[in-house]
Amino acid sequence: MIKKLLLMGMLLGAVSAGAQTYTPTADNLAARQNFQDMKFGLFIHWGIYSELGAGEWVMNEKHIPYDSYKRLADFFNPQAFNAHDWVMFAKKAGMKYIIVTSRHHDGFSMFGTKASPYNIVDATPYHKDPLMELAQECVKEGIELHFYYSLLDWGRKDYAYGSPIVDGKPANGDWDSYINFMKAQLTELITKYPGVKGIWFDGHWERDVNWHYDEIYGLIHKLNPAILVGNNHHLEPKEGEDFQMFEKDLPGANTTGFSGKSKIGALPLETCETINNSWGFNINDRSFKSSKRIIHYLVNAAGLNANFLLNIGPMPNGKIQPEFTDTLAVVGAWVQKNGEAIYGTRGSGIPAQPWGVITRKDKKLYVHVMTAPQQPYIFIPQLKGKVTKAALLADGSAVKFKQQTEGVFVYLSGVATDPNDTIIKLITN
Ligand code: FHN
Repeated sequence: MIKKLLLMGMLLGAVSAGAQTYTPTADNLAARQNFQDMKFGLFIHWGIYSELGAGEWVMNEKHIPYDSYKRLADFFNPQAFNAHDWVMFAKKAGMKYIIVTSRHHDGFSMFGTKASPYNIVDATPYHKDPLMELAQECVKEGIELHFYYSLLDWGRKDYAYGSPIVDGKPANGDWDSYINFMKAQLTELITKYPGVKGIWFDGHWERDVNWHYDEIYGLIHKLNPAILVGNNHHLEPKEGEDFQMFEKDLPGANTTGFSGKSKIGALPLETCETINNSWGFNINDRSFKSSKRIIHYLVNAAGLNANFLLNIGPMPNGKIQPEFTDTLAVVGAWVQKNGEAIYGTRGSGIPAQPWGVITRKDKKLYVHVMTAPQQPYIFIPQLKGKVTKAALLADGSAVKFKQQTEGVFVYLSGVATDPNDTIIKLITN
């Protein structure tokens, strides 16, 4: 009998250990707040695929055999790469963090890793580690660095891309070996590179396997509890994650079909979008978004309580193409002038209106009028608290308003409008 009870106790212990819930540390919670305050980040897709100028999926889309594709490493030599230029590009645009691809689906590591010879230091004539230079420069310039990390790998034998999945593993691969490989690389990324603040996973959606997230996320948080873990699985957040991301759609929208199952959770939010239509460098893609469109994306995301991560694909020589620099210089000038209504704000909880959105900081509300209304006023529904003052953010001039039980009318006649976004600051009690 005693033996049986002991055994049951052991089993229960095992069950509860397995079902342990993740409790973020105080440092992690502070990092989440800081993450939400930053609001605007730079996403960078850069790899040996950039050489072909056809995006990061080129190997897969053009059916290039892995052994042929691997040759790209022999002539990847980004002599014009300059970490300072990249960081200054982000800073000038008003971005506060950078997320860079450390390894994409092609499996090539853009950092010096001991876990695989297929990496930029060992397999290319460049022989240097750009991500180390970037990490050091980010620390120097006060920009946060996060690493994108692909779970999916088109080339490794242990991953066995295309293999049938049996019992949560690829039948033709060596899943334990692949999980251990990822753990080794993630350990390097977190322990070797100074100031790294987050890991951005991608590729989950490729197969229905046991990804061992308990071990992987557990390891990351053990190495550094403040690291923010996010996963672009296009689903609801999972245990152990610290923020939720959306791809090419604002939270709650699903124009691209990625977000059908990603119900908005309680974690900090981020949405990513491309500056043209490509993630990795695409020489043919000239559908550049205008600075106005980018500003509106940033403002709309902030109104929905989300960060905006804007992607560029640098050229294979390491340079950023001038079209991106020009557009982001305009965005940067706008953010510099209007940052008070973006950085450190949260969503107001008031839904987006036909004229725009509202961000909030404590008792201040920032009303972003991005589409001129038909009538000479806007109406703000569901506003809690009493408005005591309304003024144009640009010059502090008073703006007329009227508050009723249903909401607030803000009158725009005589107000100097801004072609991107006319911001009116409301003070509530
Ligand atoms: O397949 C990737 C793609 O190349 C790119 O990295 C984007 C970024 O969000 N994520 C995947 C598609 O969901």
